[in-house]
Amino acid sequence: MTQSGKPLLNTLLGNSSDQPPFWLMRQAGRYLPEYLELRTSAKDFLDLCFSPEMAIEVTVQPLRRFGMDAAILFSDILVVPHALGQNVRFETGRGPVLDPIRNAKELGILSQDEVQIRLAPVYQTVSGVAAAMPEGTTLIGFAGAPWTVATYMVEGGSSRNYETIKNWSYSDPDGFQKLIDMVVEATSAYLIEQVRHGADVIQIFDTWAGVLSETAFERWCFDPIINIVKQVKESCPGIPVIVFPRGVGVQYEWFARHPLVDGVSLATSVPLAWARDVLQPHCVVQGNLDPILLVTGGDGMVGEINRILDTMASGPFIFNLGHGFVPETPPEIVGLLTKTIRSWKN
Ligand code: 1CP
Repeated sequence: MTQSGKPLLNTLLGNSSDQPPFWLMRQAGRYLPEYLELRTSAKDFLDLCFSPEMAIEVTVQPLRRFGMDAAILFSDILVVPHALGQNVRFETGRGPVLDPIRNAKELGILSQDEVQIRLAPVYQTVSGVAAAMPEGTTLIGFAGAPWTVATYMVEGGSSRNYETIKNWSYSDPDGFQKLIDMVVEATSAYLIEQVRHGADVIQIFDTWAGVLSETAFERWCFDPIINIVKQVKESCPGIPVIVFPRGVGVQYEWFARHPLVDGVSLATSVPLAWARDVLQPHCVVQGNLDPILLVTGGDGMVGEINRILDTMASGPFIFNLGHGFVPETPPEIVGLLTKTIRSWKN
């Protein structure tokens, strides 16, 4: 079995360990005073993502404070629509805003031609982080899954009920497939370059997969993600891939059983005994502390961390949250979480 000097990577390569490795979804960002301070030097959020020097610093900040086992590249899932030529901006208090693409006729504004040129600064960040990371830490590259990225592209931002995108996908599935295929192509190229520049592991975020019907899940969540994973593994053999199909319930098993998927990341709502019995025999499981417990802290949080570790950490497991940090998280509580995980004994 392949071994590396990186505990989190080792877990994904199939090695067992006494201490579960951990990182935390959206571990860089607005709850950290050092992030907020650096953020004021950037013109806007995309400028921060495309300024390697700043992005490298922001990626490494949480590791310096808390010593997680992995850094996740500081970027965003919406750099891919931007690279395809869609107008993407982030407005304070409102989140992402895009000029929406509502039907197949409007796909003409997208093109693969400049994808790699526009994403080149992100690759510089990956190389820089790979060189700057503390020894023994794993570098996670990432992208959004096609369905989740498409929700922003079609709805023009965050959505409440996904009406426009669902309506398009039901009324003109073949036209909608063209959008998904374009995102698959750009995302595969993007992830392959991240690996070539030094990412040790890839995670694919399908944050809004849980709103899909049974048949839509297969066509718009499962198939496009597997298509990307195949392309990445063909170009970069051996690279471990974690999938986060948030909210898909029993369909987590589809990913866990797929031979190319190395890990699944659990949303907070997934029952752990089920995950241990049904998913863990097939792949590494990651998750799933409620991020709000990082606001609550105290015995409630410590008890829940220990319950997660007691249930999961005898098998292949990476401790994480069930979704990203909320900005209100006090950094001291993250310190308590770190201490609790590190002092846990099997
Ligand atoms: O104001 C700011 O500073 C911007 C806040 C912010 C940050 C810190 C956004 C805007 N994106 C990010 C970074 C980011 N986004 C990372 C890297 C940092 C890290 O993990 O430490 C990652 C992995 C993401 C991924 C991402 N972006 C997802 C998937 C993961 C998840 O949390 O579900 C999604 C859905 C987005 C879209 C996005 N980016 C930002 C906002 C406000 C949103 C919209 C979220 C929504 O619709 O609810």
